[in-house]
Amino acid sequence: DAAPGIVKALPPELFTIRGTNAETNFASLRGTGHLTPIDRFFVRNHTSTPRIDAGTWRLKLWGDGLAGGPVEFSYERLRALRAVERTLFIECAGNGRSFYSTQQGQPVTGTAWTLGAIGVAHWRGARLSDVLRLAGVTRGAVDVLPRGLDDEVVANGVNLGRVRRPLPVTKALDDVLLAYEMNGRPLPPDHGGPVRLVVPDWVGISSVKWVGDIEVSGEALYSPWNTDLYRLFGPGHPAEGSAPLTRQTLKSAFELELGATVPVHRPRLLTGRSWSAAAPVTRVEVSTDGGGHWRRARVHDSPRRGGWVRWSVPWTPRTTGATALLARASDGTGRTQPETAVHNTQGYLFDAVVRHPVTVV
Ligand code: MTE
Ligand code: MO
Repeated sequence: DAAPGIVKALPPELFTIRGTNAETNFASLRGTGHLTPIDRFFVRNHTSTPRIDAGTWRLKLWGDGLAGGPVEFSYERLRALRAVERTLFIECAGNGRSFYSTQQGQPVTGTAWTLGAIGVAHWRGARLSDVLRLAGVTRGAVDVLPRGLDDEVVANGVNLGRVRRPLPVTKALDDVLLAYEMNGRPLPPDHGGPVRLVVPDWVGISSVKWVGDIEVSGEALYSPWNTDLYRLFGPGHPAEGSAPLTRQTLKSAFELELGATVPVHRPRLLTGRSWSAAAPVTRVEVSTDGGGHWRRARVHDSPRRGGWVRWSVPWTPRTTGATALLARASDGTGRTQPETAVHNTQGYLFDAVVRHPVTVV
């Protein structure tokens, strides 16, 4: 059953939220590899998935940050450029948002994701820096503004135009991909096919899908996605909001349904994943008694930039009743997931330890 606005099927065992946005069910990742299979990779659409023919698709670069006039790239021309491959996560800035209200009692707006608005894929594409240089990017360029070919977004009766979010030219020239393959397959429609941006470590909105044009400007650029959205608002933040969000944060998730029922006295292996954009995860600790005692989990992946680590810890429940499982990760910067996340009205960058409810019977 594909939801309106999403092309791929969204079987209930693979997805928790299944509307025009679809959230990966973490329990469905148990036993799978390091990469998120495409059939269960989360989908976040501001409107709906367009079907775009690679044969007629063009990428147009234009603006006063280029030495000459507009430059166009066909799909063939893009694929003929030097290709790069990288394993990287894309994560929505609002991933974990629902815990601001359910765990911290704080109101937030936006899609009520639990922890499944993240996926790790192996991407292949051209370097945005190569494309910008071929297009004649000047030393005076400040911002680039990639724009999607999906429908214009109407929010509260206001037309915001097409999805577009400015990116500083320094990041654009650093490590951004124009991806045309995902996990060894042509980029599927729901994930931005034929071509999307993949912006390593940064909030998912940066990785514009179905990219059709990129403005290159000698001045700072603005769109609702870096002015009204994807900044931190609320008490404790500047009145005009924080600076536009860049890097994602540190999180952990169990590969188990929220509210799962587990049998008492039966040994089981708890598994999960942890990830961080600042530096690879170095340590994961798990508590099976609501935070009273912590044990070090066994980490199964070598920590790598842009990926996540899979981990496991054995557990034999000894008493019946409701309890909470907690997982807390530390990354190479020395940071550990806190007990409480700093509230913001749009519920971005939740990084606190999640109290994962289970019932032992
Ligand atoms: N790009 C376009 N053109 N339209 C969109 O709605 N959603 C963004 C980003 N790129 C979006 C987009 C958001 S908010 C996220 S989190 C990621 O795409 C989600 O990527 P995915 O659907 O491949 O998981
Ligand atoms: Mo997002």
